Amino acid sequence: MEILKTKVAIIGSGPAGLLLGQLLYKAGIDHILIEQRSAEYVAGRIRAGILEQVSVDLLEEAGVDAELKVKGLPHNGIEILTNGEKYRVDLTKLTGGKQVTVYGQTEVTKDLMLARTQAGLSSFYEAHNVQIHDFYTDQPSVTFGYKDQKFIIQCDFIAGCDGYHGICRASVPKDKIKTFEKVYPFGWLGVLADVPPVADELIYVQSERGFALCSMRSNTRSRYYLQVPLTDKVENWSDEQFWEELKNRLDPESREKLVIGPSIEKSIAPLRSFVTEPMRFGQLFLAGDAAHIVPPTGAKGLNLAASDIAFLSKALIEYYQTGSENGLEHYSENCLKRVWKAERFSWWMTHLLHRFETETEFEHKIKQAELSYILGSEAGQTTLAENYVGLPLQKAG
Ligand code: RFL
Ligand code: PHB
Repeated sequence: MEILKTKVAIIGSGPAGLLLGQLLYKAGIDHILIEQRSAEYVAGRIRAGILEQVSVDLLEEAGVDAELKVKGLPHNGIEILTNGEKYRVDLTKLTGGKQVTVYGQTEVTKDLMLARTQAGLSSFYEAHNVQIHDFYTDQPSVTFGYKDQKFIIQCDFIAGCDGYHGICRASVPKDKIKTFEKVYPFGWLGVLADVPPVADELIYVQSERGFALCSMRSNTRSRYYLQVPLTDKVENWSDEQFWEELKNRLDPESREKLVIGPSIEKSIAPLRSFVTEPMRFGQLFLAGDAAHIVPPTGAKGLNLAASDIAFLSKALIEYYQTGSENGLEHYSENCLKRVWKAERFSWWMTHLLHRFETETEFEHKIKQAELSYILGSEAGQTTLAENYVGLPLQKAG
Protein backbone atom coordinates (compact mmCIF):
# COMPACT_ATOMS: atom_id res chain seq x y z
CA MET A 1 0.00 0.00 0.00
CA GLU A 2 1.49 3.35 -1.05
CA ILE A 3 0.97 6.19 1.43
CA LEU A 4 0.38 9.74 0.16
CA LYS A 5 -0.08 12.86 2.26
CA THR A 6 -1.98 15.99 1.32
CA LYS A 7 -4.13 18.73 2.85
CA VAL A 8 -7.39 18.15 0.96
CA ALA A 9 -8.50 14.94 -0.75
CA ILE A 10 -11.11 15.74 -3.41
CA ILE A 11 -13.38 12.88 -4.43
CA GLY A 12 -14.93 13.38 -7.88
CA SER A 13 -13.85 15.26 -10.96
CA GLY A 14 -17.11 16.92 -11.98
CA PRO A 15 -17.32 20.73 -12.04
CA ALA A 16 -17.41 20.89 -8.20
CA GLY A 17 -14.23 18.84 -7.64
CA LEU A 18 -12.29 20.40 -10.52
CA LEU A 19 -13.18 23.96 -9.53
CA LEU A 20 -12.25 23.35 -5.91
CA GLY A 21 -8.93 21.88 -7.03
CA GLN A 22 -8.16 24.88 -9.21
CA LEU A 23 -9.02 27.42 -6.48
CA LEU A 24 -6.93 25.56 -3.90
CA TYR A 25 -4.03 25.36 -6.35
CA LYS A 26 -4.23 29.14 -6.93
CA ALA A 27 -4.02 29.62 -3.16
CA GLY A 28 -1.05 27.26 -2.88
CA ILE A 29 -2.97 24.56 -0.97
CA ASP A 30 -1.89 21.00 -1.68
CA HIS A 31 -4.62 18.57 -2.75
CA ILE A 32 -5.18 15.31 -4.63
CA LEU A 33 -8.16 14.52 -6.86
CA ILE A 34 -9.59 11.00 -7.12
CA GLU A 35 -12.12 10.08 -9.84
CA GLN A 36 -13.57 6.68 -10.63
CA ARG A 37 -14.23 7.31 -14.34
CA SER A 38 -11.75 7.98 -17.14
CA ALA A 39 -10.80 11.58 -18.02
CA GLU A 40 -12.36 11.07 -21.51
CA TYR A 41 -15.67 9.96 -20.00
CA VAL A 42 -15.78 12.93 -17.62
CA ALA A 43 -14.96 15.40 -20.41
CA GLY A 44 -17.60 13.95 -22.73
CA ARG A 45 -20.67 14.20 -20.49
CA ILE A 46 -23.36 16.52 -21.88
CA ARG A 47 -25.22 18.28 -19.11
CA ALA A 48 -26.03 21.86 -18.08
CA GLY A 49 -25.71 24.93 -20.28
CA ILE A 50 -26.43 28.12 -18.34
CA LEU A 51 -23.99 29.93 -16.03
CA GLU A 52 -25.07 32.52 -13.49
CA GLN A 53 -22.82 35.57 -13.01
CA VAL A 54 -21.67 34.13 -9.66
CA SER A 55 -20.32 31.07 -11.52
CA VAL A 56 -18.71 33.15 -14.26
CA ASP A 57 -16.99 35.30 -11.60
CA LEU A 58 -15.70 32.20 -9.83
CA LEU A 59 -14.28 30.76 -13.06
CA GLU A 60 -12.56 34.10 -13.61
CA GLU A 61 -11.15 34.01 -10.07
CA ALA A 62 -9.90 30.48 -10.78
CA GLY A 63 -8.15 31.78 -13.91
CA VAL A 64 -10.03 29.46 -16.27
CA ASP A 65 -12.26 31.89 -18.14
CA ALA A 66 -10.19 32.55 -21.30
CA GLU A 67 -12.38 30.31 -23.52
CA LEU A 68 -15.54 31.32 -21.68
CA LYS A 69 -14.83 35.00 -22.44
CA VAL A 70 -14.51 34.23 -26.15
CA LYS A 71 -17.15 31.53 -26.65
CA GLY A 72 -19.70 32.20 -23.88
CA LEU A 73 -22.92 33.82 -25.12
CA PRO A 74 -24.31 36.48 -22.76
CA HIS A 75 -28.10 36.30 -22.57
CA ASN A 76 -30.23 39.19 -21.36
CA GLY A 77 -33.63 37.53 -21.49
CA ILE A 78 -35.62 34.31 -21.82
CA GLU A 79 -38.91 33.61 -23.54
CA ILE A 80 -41.83 31.70 -22.10
CA LEU A 81 -44.43 30.26 -24.42
CA THR A 82 -47.81 29.49 -22.88
CA ASN A 83 -51.24 29.17 -24.42
CA GLY A 84 -49.70 29.77 -27.83
CA GLU A 85 -48.37 33.19 -26.78
CA LYS A 86 -44.72 34.13 -26.22
CA TYR A 87 -43.66 36.42 -23.38
CA ARG A 88 -40.15 37.82 -23.02
CA VAL A 89 -38.70 38.11 -19.53
CA ASP A 90 -36.08 40.85 -19.72
CA LEU A 91 -33.62 39.49 -17.17
CA THR A 92 -31.22 42.40 -17.41
CA LYS A 93 -33.81 45.17 -17.08
CA LEU A 94 -35.60 43.45 -14.22
CA THR A 95 -32.46 42.73 -12.18
CA GLY A 96 -30.62 46.00 -12.53
CA GLY A 97 -28.16 44.83 -15.20
CA LYS A 98 -27.56 41.14 -14.52
CA GLN A 99 -27.35 38.46 -17.22
CA VAL A 100 -26.65 34.75 -17.66
CA THR A 101 -24.09 33.12 -19.96
CA VAL A 102 -24.68 30.20 -22.29
CA TYR A 103 -21.59 27.99 -21.96
CA GLY A 104 -21.81 24.22 -21.73
CA GLN A 105 -20.81 22.22 -18.67
CA THR A 106 -18.74 20.13 -21.09
CA GLU A 107 -16.68 23.23 -21.91
CA VAL A 108 -16.34 24.24 -18.24
CA THR A 109 -15.10 20.73 -17.46
CA LYS A 110 -12.64 20.71 -20.38
CA ASP A 111 -11.24 24.15 -19.43
CA LEU A 112 -10.72 23.03 -15.83
CA MET A 113 -9.16 19.71 -16.85
CA LEU A 114 -6.76 21.46 -19.21
CA ALA A 115 -5.73 23.95 -16.50
CA ARG A 116 -5.14 20.98 -14.19
CA THR A 117 -2.94 19.20 -16.69
CA GLN A 118 -0.99 22.38 -17.47
CA ALA A 119 -0.34 22.96 -13.75
CA GLY A 120 0.76 19.32 -13.38
CA LEU A 121 -1.66 18.71 -10.50
CA SER A 122 -2.03 15.29 -8.97
CA SER A 123 -5.12 13.37 -10.22
CA PHE A 124 -6.07 9.70 -10.18
CA TYR A 125 -8.62 8.90 -12.91
CA GLU A 126 -10.14 5.40 -13.13
CA ALA A 127 -9.57 4.86 -9.42
CA HIS A 128 -11.50 1.87 -8.09
CA ASN A 129 -12.96 0.89 -4.74
CA VAL A 130 -12.69 4.46 -3.40
CA GLN A 131 -13.43 4.57 0.33
CA ILE A 132 -13.25 7.35 2.94
CA HIS A 133 -12.30 6.73 6.58
CA ASP A 134 -12.16 8.39 10.02
CA PHE A 135 -13.63 11.74 8.97
CA TYR A 136 -14.91 12.35 12.50
CA THR A 137 -11.27 12.38 13.68
CA ASP A 138 -8.48 14.81 12.77
CA GLN A 139 -6.76 12.08 10.73
CA PRO A 140 -9.17 11.25 7.91
CA SER A 141 -8.01 9.16 4.97
CA VAL A 142 -9.03 7.88 1.56
CA THR A 143 -8.16 4.45 0.17
CA PHE A 144 -8.47 3.31 -3.43
CA GLY A 145 -7.01 1.10 -6.09
CA TYR A 146 -5.25 2.55 -9.12
CA LYS A 147 -3.97 0.30 -11.88
CA ASP A 148 -2.59 -2.65 -9.88
CA GLN A 149 -1.65 -0.69 -6.80
CA LYS A 150 -3.42 0.21 -3.56
CA PHE A 151 -3.17 3.76 -2.18
CA ILE A 152 -3.96 5.51 1.07
CA ILE A 153 -4.17 9.29 1.21
CA GLN A 154 -3.76 10.82 4.65
CA CYS A 155 -5.26 14.31 4.71
CA ASP A 156 -6.76 17.10 6.84
CA PHE A 157 -10.06 17.33 4.96
CA ILE A 158 -12.12 15.32 2.47
CA ALA A 159 -14.21 17.18 -0.13
CA GLY A 160 -17.08 14.93 -1.23
CA CYS A 161 -17.67 16.17 -4.80
CA ASP A 162 -18.70 12.75 -6.10
CA GLY A 163 -22.23 13.50 -7.30
CA TYR A 164 -25.59 12.01 -6.38
CA HIS A 165 -24.45 8.36 -6.64
CA GLY A 166 -21.11 8.88 -4.91
CA ILE A 167 -19.72 7.17 -1.84
CA CYS A 168 -19.12 10.21 0.38
CA ARG A 169 -22.72 10.90 1.37
CA ALA A 170 -23.33 7.15 1.60
CA SER A 171 -20.46 6.83 4.12
CA VAL A 172 -22.09 9.15 6.68
CA PRO A 173 -23.75 7.31 9.61
CA LYS A 174 -27.55 7.34 9.16
CA ASP A 175 -28.17 9.10 12.47
CA LYS A 176 -25.99 12.07 11.48
CA ILE A 177 -27.75 12.94 8.22
CA LYS A 178 -31.23 13.97 7.12
CA THR A 179 -32.36 13.94 3.49
CA PHE A 180 -35.36 15.56 1.79
CA GLU A 181 -36.58 14.30 -1.55
CA LYS A 182 -39.20 14.78 -4.24
CA VAL A 183 -39.22 12.61 -7.35
CA TYR A 184 -41.17 13.87 -10.38
CA PRO A 185 -43.30 11.51 -12.48
CA PHE A 186 -41.58 12.43 -15.77
CA GLY A 187 -38.15 12.95 -17.32
CA TRP A 188 -36.49 15.16 -19.93
CA LEU A 189 -35.53 13.73 -23.28
CA GLY A 190 -32.60 15.85 -24.50
CA VAL A 191 -31.20 16.15 -28.01
CA LEU A 192 -27.99 17.89 -29.05
CA ALA A 193 -27.70 18.76 -32.74
CA ASP A 194 -25.43 20.82 -34.95
CA VAL A 195 -28.17 23.13 -36.20
CA PRO A 196 -28.59 26.85 -35.49
CA PRO A 197 -30.87 27.57 -32.51
CA VAL A 198 -34.50 28.34 -33.30
CA ALA A 199 -34.24 31.73 -31.56
CA ASP A 200 -31.60 34.05 -30.09
CA GLU A 201 -32.85 33.39 -26.56
CA LEU A 202 -33.97 30.26 -24.69
CA ILE A 203 -37.65 29.39 -25.03
CA TYR A 204 -39.36 27.60 -22.11
CA VAL A 205 -42.55 26.02 -23.44
CA GLN A 206 -45.62 25.23 -21.39
CA SER A 207 -48.08 23.33 -23.61
CA GLU A 208 -51.00 20.96 -23.33
CA ARG A 209 -48.72 18.21 -24.72
CA GLY A 210 -46.15 18.83 -21.99
CA PHE A 211 -43.07 20.97 -21.38
CA ALA A 212 -40.35 21.67 -23.94
CA LEU A 213 -37.17 23.75 -23.86
CA CYS A 214 -35.24 25.27 -26.75
CA SER A 215 -31.69 25.91 -25.62
CA MET A 216 -28.29 26.10 -27.27
CA ARG A 217 -24.57 25.67 -26.85
CA SER A 218 -23.45 28.09 -29.59
CA ASN A 219 -24.79 29.81 -32.69
CA THR A 220 -24.44 26.54 -34.58
CA ARG A 221 -25.29 23.96 -31.90
CA SER A 222 -28.73 23.54 -30.32
CA ARG A 223 -29.94 21.68 -27.26
CA TYR A 224 -33.62 20.80 -27.09
CA TYR A 225 -35.62 18.99 -24.43
CA LEU A 226 -39.07 17.37 -24.22
CA GLN A 227 -40.97 16.30 -21.11
CA VAL A 228 -41.55 12.54 -21.49
CA PRO A 229 -43.06 9.82 -19.29
CA LEU A 230 -40.49 8.03 -17.11
CA THR A 231 -41.43 4.79 -18.82
CA ASP A 232 -40.14 6.04 -22.22
CA LYS A 233 -36.94 4.50 -23.52
CA VAL A 234 -34.48 6.68 -25.40
CA GLU A 235 -33.93 4.03 -28.07
CA ASN A 236 -37.62 4.18 -28.95
CA TRP A 237 -37.38 7.88 -29.83
CA SER A 238 -36.12 8.36 -33.40
CA ASP A 239 -34.77 11.79 -34.38
CA GLU A 240 -37.81 12.25 -36.65
CA GLN A 241 -40.21 11.56 -33.78
CA PHE A 242 -38.32 13.98 -31.54
CA TRP A 243 -38.46 16.87 -34.04
CA GLU A 244 -42.11 16.15 -34.81
CA GLU A 245 -43.08 16.26 -31.15
CA LEU A 246 -41.02 19.40 -30.53
CA LYS A 247 -42.79 21.12 -33.41
CA ASN A 248 -46.14 20.08 -31.93
CA ARG A 249 -45.29 21.91 -28.72
CA LEU A 250 -44.03 25.13 -30.38
CA ASP A 251 -45.87 28.20 -31.70
CA PRO A 252 -46.36 28.51 -35.50
CA GLU A 253 -43.52 31.05 -35.92
CA SER A 254 -40.93 28.91 -34.11
CA ARG A 255 -42.20 25.75 -35.83
CA GLU A 256 -41.55 27.48 -39.14
CA LYS A 257 -38.05 28.60 -38.11
CA LEU A 258 -36.91 25.34 -36.50
CA VAL A 259 -33.93 23.82 -38.30
CA ILE A 260 -33.66 20.08 -37.78
CA GLY A 261 -30.74 17.69 -38.22
CA PRO A 262 -29.26 14.43 -36.93
CA SER A 263 -28.82 14.21 -33.16
CA ILE A 264 -25.26 13.98 -31.85
CA GLU A 265 -26.46 13.03 -28.38
CA LYS A 266 -29.81 11.85 -27.07
CA SER A 267 -30.64 10.88 -23.50
CA ILE A 268 -33.40 10.83 -20.90
CA ALA A 269 -32.75 12.36 -17.46
CA PRO A 270 -35.15 11.79 -14.56
CA LEU A 271 -36.17 14.86 -12.53
CA ARG A 272 -35.59 15.01 -8.81
CA SER A 273 -35.39 17.49 -5.93
CA PHE A 274 -33.07 16.36 -3.13
CA VAL A 275 -31.32 18.04 -0.20
CA THR A 276 -28.93 16.70 2.45
CA GLU A 277 -28.66 18.36 5.84
CA PRO A 278 -26.11 19.19 7.08
CA MET A 279 -23.38 19.37 4.42
CA ARG A 280 -20.46 18.96 6.84
CA PHE A 281 -19.65 15.80 8.81
CA GLY A 282 -16.52 16.30 10.86
CA GLN A 283 -13.68 16.74 8.35
CA LEU A 284 -15.90 15.68 5.41
CA PHE A 285 -17.58 18.43 3.35
CA LEU A 286 -20.16 17.56 0.69
CA ALA A 287 -20.49 19.88 -2.32
CA GLY A 288 -22.58 19.95 -5.51
CA ASP A 289 -24.76 17.02 -6.55
CA ALA A 290 -23.34 14.91 -3.71
CA ALA A 291 -25.37 17.14 -1.37
CA HIS A 292 -28.34 18.27 -3.47
CA ILE A 293 -30.16 17.77 -6.76
CA VAL A 294 -32.56 20.12 -8.52
CA PRO A 295 -34.76 19.47 -11.53
CA PRO A 296 -33.08 21.28 -14.48
CA THR A 297 -36.02 23.63 -15.18
CA GLY A 298 -34.39 26.53 -13.33
CA ALA A 299 -30.87 25.82 -14.74
CA LYS A 300 -29.48 25.71 -11.21
CA GLY A 301 -27.62 22.35 -10.81
CA LEU A 302 -24.20 23.40 -12.01
CA ASN A 303 -24.54 26.87 -10.49
CA LEU A 304 -25.28 25.47 -7.06
CA ALA A 305 -22.21 23.26 -7.32
CA ALA A 306 -20.18 26.41 -8.10
CA SER A 307 -21.62 28.39 -5.17
CA ASP A 308 -20.90 25.53 -2.72
CA ILE A 309 -17.32 25.62 -3.97
CA ALA A 310 -17.16 29.39 -3.52
CA PHE A 311 -17.97 28.88 0.18
CA LEU A 312 -15.78 25.80 0.62
CA SER A 313 -12.69 27.19 -1.13
CA LYS A 314 -12.87 30.45 0.85
CA ALA A 315 -13.32 28.55 4.13
CA LEU A 316 -10.33 26.27 3.44
CA ILE A 317 -8.13 29.15 2.29
CA GLU A 318 -9.08 31.15 5.39
CA TYR A 319 -8.25 28.13 7.56
CA TYR A 320 -4.82 27.55 6.01
CA GLN A 321 -3.92 31.24 5.85
CA THR A 322 -5.16 32.40 9.27
CA GLY A 323 -6.06 29.30 11.27
CA SER A 324 -9.64 30.54 11.60
CA GLU A 325 -12.36 27.86 11.40
CA ASN A 326 -15.13 30.42 11.00
CA GLY A 327 -15.83 29.67 7.33
CA LEU A 328 -15.68 25.90 7.89
CA GLU A 329 -18.08 26.15 10.82
CA HIS A 330 -20.60 28.15 8.77
CA TYR A 331 -20.18 26.16 5.54
CA SER A 332 -23.34 24.10 5.87
CA GLU A 333 -25.48 27.02 6.94
CA ASN A 334 -24.16 29.32 4.19
CA CYS A 335 -24.70 26.73 1.45
CA LEU A 336 -28.05 25.44 2.61
CA LYS A 337 -29.64 28.89 2.68
CA ARG A 338 -28.88 29.32 -1.01
CA VAL A 339 -29.59 25.67 -1.81
CA TRP A 340 -33.12 25.79 -0.41
CA LYS A 341 -33.92 28.97 -2.34
CA ALA A 342 -32.69 27.37 -5.58
CA GLU A 343 -34.64 24.19 -4.69
CA ARG A 344 -37.79 26.27 -4.25
CA PHE A 345 -37.28 28.10 -7.54
CA SER A 346 -36.52 24.91 -9.48
CA TRP A 347 -39.53 23.12 -7.97
CA TRP A 348 -41.78 26.11 -8.73
CA MET A 349 -40.62 26.40 -12.37
CA THR A 350 -41.06 22.64 -12.79
CA HIS A 351 -44.52 22.69 -11.21
CA LEU A 352 -45.65 25.68 -13.27
CA LEU A 353 -44.37 24.62 -16.69
CA HIS A 354 -44.89 20.83 -16.76
CA ARG A 355 -48.03 18.81 -17.32
CA PHE A 356 -48.75 16.52 -14.35
CA GLU A 357 -50.98 13.52 -15.15
CA THR A 358 -52.42 13.62 -11.66
CA GLU A 359 -53.45 17.27 -11.66
CA THR A 360 -57.18 18.01 -11.59
CA GLU A 361 -58.78 20.44 -14.04
CA PHE A 362 -59.06 22.89 -11.16
CA GLU A 363 -55.35 22.67 -10.36
CA HIS A 364 -54.52 23.04 -14.04
CA LYS A 365 -56.62 26.22 -14.31
CA ILE A 366 -55.01 27.65 -11.16
CA LYS A 367 -51.56 27.00 -12.61
CA GLN A 368 -52.49 28.71 -15.85
CA ALA A 369 -53.74 31.70 -13.86
CA GLU A 370 -50.53 31.82 -11.85
CA LEU A 371 -48.38 31.77 -14.96
CA SER A 372 -50.55 34.43 -16.57
CA TYR A 373 -50.24 36.57 -13.42
CA ILE A 374 -46.44 36.17 -13.26
CA LEU A 375 -45.94 37.02 -16.91
CA GLY A 376 -48.43 39.88 -16.87
CA SER A 377 -46.97 41.68 -13.86
CA GLU A 378 -43.62 43.42 -13.50
CA ALA A 379 -43.42 42.28 -9.88
CA GLY A 380 -44.13 38.69 -10.96
CA GLN A 381 -41.56 38.79 -13.75
CA THR A 382 -39.00 40.33 -11.37
CA THR A 383 -39.37 37.39 -8.97
CA LEU A 384 -38.67 34.99 -11.79
CA ALA A 385 -35.78 37.05 -13.22
CA GLU A 386 -34.04 37.55 -9.85
CA ASN A 387 -33.99 33.82 -9.19
CA TYR A 388 -33.06 32.87 -12.75
CA VAL A 389 -29.96 35.08 -12.87
CA GLY A 390 -28.99 33.73 -9.43
CA LEU A 391 -29.34 35.02 -5.90
CA PRO A 392 -26.33 36.68 -4.26
CA LEU A 393 -23.96 34.66 -2.09
CA GLN A 394 -24.80 35.60 1.50
CA LYS A 395 -22.56 34.64 4.37
CA ALA A 396 -23.84 33.87 7.84
CA GLY A 397 -20.49 34.14 9.57
P1 RFL B 1 -20.99 15.51 -11.07
O1 RFL B 1 -20.87 16.32 -12.33
O2 RFL B 1 -22.00 14.43 -11.05
O3 RFL B 1 -19.54 14.93 -10.76
C1 RFL B 1 -19.33 13.95 -9.78
C2 RFL B 1 -18.10 13.17 -10.16
O4 RFL B 1 -17.80 12.23 -9.14
C3 RFL B 1 -17.45 11.00 -9.75
N1 RFL B 1 -17.67 9.90 -8.77
C4 RFL B 1 -16.66 9.33 -8.08
N2 RFL B 1 -15.34 9.55 -8.05
C5 RFL B 1 -14.59 8.79 -7.22
N3 RFL B 1 -15.11 7.82 -6.44
C6 RFL B 1 -16.43 7.55 -6.44
N4 RFL B 1 -16.93 6.59 -5.67
C7 RFL B 1 -17.28 8.33 -7.27
N5 RFL B 1 -18.60 8.35 -7.52
C8 RFL B 1 -18.81 9.30 -8.42
C9 RFL B 1 -18.33 10.92 -10.97
O5 RFL B 1 -17.81 10.00 -11.94
C10 RFL B 1 -18.29 12.36 -11.44
O6 RFL B 1 -17.24 12.60 -12.32
O7 RFL B 1 -21.27 16.46 -9.81
P2 RFL B 1 -20.87 17.96 -9.49
O8 RFL B 1 -19.41 18.19 -9.73
O9 RFL B 1 -21.44 18.25 -8.16
O10 RFL B 1 -21.60 18.86 -10.60
C11 RFL B 1 -23.00 19.00 -10.61
C12 RFL B 1 -23.52 19.09 -12.03
O11 RFL B 1 -22.90 18.12 -12.84
C13 RFL B 1 -25.03 18.88 -12.05
O12 RFL B 1 -25.67 19.65 -11.06
C14 RFL B 1 -25.70 19.25 -13.37
O13 RFL B 1 -25.08 18.71 -14.49
C15 RFL B 1 -27.14 18.74 -13.29
N6 RFL B 1 -27.72 18.59 -14.59
C16 RFL B 1 -28.15 19.69 -15.19
N7 RFL B 1 -28.09 20.88 -14.55
C17 RFL B 1 -28.50 21.99 -15.16
O14 RFL B 1 -28.41 23.07 -14.57
N8 RFL B 1 -29.03 21.92 -16.46
C18 RFL B 1 -29.09 20.74 -17.14
O15 RFL B 1 -29.51 20.71 -18.27
C19 RFL B 1 -28.66 19.57 -16.52
N9 RFL B 1 -28.71 18.39 -17.17
C20 RFL B 1 -27.80 17.32 -15.19
C21 RFL B 1 -28.28 17.25 -16.51
C22 RFL B 1 -27.42 16.14 -14.54
C23 RFL B 1 -27.52 14.88 -15.14
N10 RFL B 1 -27.16 13.68 -14.38
C24 RFL B 1 -26.59 13.83 -13.08
C25 RFL B 1 -27.46 12.38 -14.70
C26 RFL B 1 -28.36 16.02 -17.16
C27 RFL B 1 -27.97 14.84 -16.49
C28 RFL B 1 -28.07 13.55 -17.27
C1 PHB C 1 -29.37 23.43 -21.28
O1 PHB C 1 -28.99 24.18 -22.18
O2 PHB C 1 -28.96 22.26 -21.19
C2 PHB C 1 -30.35 23.93 -20.29
C3 PHB C 1 -30.68 25.27 -20.28
C4 PHB C 1 -31.62 25.73 -19.37
C5 PHB C 1 -32.20 24.87 -18.48
C6 PHB C 1 -31.84 23.51 -18.48
C7 PHB C 1 -30.91 23.04 -19.39
O3 PHB C 1 -33.14 25.32 -17.62
